[in-house]
Amino acid sequence: MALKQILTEPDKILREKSLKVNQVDEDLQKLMDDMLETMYAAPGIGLAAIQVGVPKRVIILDIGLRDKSESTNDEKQVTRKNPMYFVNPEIITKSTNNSTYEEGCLSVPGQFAEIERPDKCHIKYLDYYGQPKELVAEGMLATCIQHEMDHLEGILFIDYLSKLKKSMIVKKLTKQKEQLDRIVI
Ligand code: GNR
Ligand code: NI
Repeated sequence: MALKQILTEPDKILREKSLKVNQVDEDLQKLMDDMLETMYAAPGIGLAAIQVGVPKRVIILDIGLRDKSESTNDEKQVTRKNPMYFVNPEIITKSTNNSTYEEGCLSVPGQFAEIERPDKCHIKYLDYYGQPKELVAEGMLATCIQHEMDHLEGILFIDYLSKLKKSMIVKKLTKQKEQLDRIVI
């Protein structure tokens, strides 16, 4: 496994629309393994392939839900609880009820905002082995799935904020990047 660099706003690649995966093969599984390692290292609870510069419709999540049967004091479980892999995810239905969560994004470092989204969603996707699956998600899981699926369309959570709030965040991140560039030079 290998760590990948996570792209941050403003980076035009994050605005690309990701392409459907034709085949879940070894190369794609390697990408998913690398994404998982990168996400755990960040640390984060979700990651879309485009965040590591790969415009494929692949997302991974680990929001820490685990099977009730699993032991709780296994040390490895602290960082790696329940990885979930979604290839070519599609929304079948979304709830008309909304809920609000404070969202963050590894591509928008250090910034958080309350975002309203449908509180449930029913999705279909291919799993790590390319098998078709369906899932009804609610709560934090539903929020994260929608956040990650937005990445596949080139959408970031800051796009839902007012123009003023969004531009302040983009300005801040642009400045941070310029300062980093100066250090690198
Ligand atoms: O790590 C993450 N935390 C998070 C918190 C609330 C709502 C969504 C997220 S996803 C984010 C990781 C990320 O940027 N995924 O694209
Ligand atoms: Ni994100």
